[in-house]
Amino acid sequence: MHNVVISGTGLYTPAHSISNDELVESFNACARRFNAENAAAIEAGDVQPMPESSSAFIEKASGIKSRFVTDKAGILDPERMVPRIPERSNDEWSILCEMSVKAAEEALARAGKTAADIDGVIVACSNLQRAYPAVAIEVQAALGIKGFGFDMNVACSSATFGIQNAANAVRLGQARAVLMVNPEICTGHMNFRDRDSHFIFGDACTAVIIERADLATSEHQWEVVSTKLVTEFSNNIRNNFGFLNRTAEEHMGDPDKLFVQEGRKVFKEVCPMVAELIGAHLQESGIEVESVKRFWLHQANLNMNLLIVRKLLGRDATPEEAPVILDTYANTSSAGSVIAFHKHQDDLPAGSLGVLSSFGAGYSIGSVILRKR
Ligand code: CO8
Repeated sequence: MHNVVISGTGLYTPAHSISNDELVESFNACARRFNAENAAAIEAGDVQPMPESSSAFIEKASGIKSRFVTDKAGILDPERMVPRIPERSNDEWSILCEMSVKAAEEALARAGKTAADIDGVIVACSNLQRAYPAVAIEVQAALGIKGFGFDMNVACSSATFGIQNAANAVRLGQARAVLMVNPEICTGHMNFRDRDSHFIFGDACTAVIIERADLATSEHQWEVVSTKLVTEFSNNIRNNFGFLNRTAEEHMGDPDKLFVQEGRKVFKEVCPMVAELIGAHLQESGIEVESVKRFWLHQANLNMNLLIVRKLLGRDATPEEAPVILDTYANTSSAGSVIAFHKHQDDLPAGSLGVLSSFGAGYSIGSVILRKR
């Protein structure tokens, strides 16, 4: 058995950002047009009017101020409200592969490694763009990595589940190092005409190098002390898009073929589950909660993160203890907690303990305890 470290992380951020005001302006233009076109039916009570959205609500309910997106114009066009991402030929790298490579290049550089040092690639994300071949195998080809590659999906928890898979492979000697990437184009699965959720997600990609401690040379090493995962079935966050949709074409356009959720139930049910899992994980590992210097939590909702850390610490966390990136990135699904880790790790001294945690659809929750070397 080998000791395992995270020796490098990388981040790809799309060039375009949409503010709450821009998003709300387009949503409200769509709502006004819908209400005008259906005025008679609304008046007769046959059609529900489309209520307007508000920037103040979005920031108060979620903490989100803006989000990075792959295509801004398509989302903000009130006639369209879907990103425009042109199809590529099979001879071109796919868009998920392209963003994975960009994030991976930074992670490899921070780890001081090249493709020749990596034996496996895991693409772990909520939204895979095709059934096969695995995007991970395409990323291998694009970077020139030998060995194995596979895709996996545990929704927002994909990264922590991916880290556990990668760490186990390295621990067992199946790989010297594994590249784990989280390409998320969440905006492709969003219903921008749904007031309850049109503001929640953004796009990004993160990458993590997980490698044998005795081979690591990087200045950014975090020992993987322990990992703990849990899942419990829930329909409160769901997306029914899939290859069987065409076999029941009468339901093809239903809204649940995009992201749908019972946001309030998710909030109430998931927060205690996360606090319980992290608390139990630390206790089993013989670590006092107070000795954890940083919590890199999944970035879905600021109020959820404040509540989870309050449950753990018995007091409010400082911004240094639980850094926030969702204000500018929104929820980037599996990439969120890794973005927080990537941006907020270099200031901590050697020996510092941290917890990387994800939570989301499934429900699925992951906790990774890390110690800076
Ligand atoms: N503007 C103005 N008012 C609004 C808006 C809006 N945009 N939306 C709702 N309102 C109104 C409601 O109608 C309601 O009005 P009333 O009181 O009159 O009924 C009022 O505001 C309050 O609404 P809510 O109770 O819904 O508001 P909340 O305070 O609960 O906030 C949140 C809503 C922000 C959604 C919150 O519940 C939340 O964040 N919940 C947790 C969500 C979460 O973490 N989900 C995880 C999803 S991610 C995941 O697991 C991965 C999925 C895979 C990725 C998919 C990519 C697309």
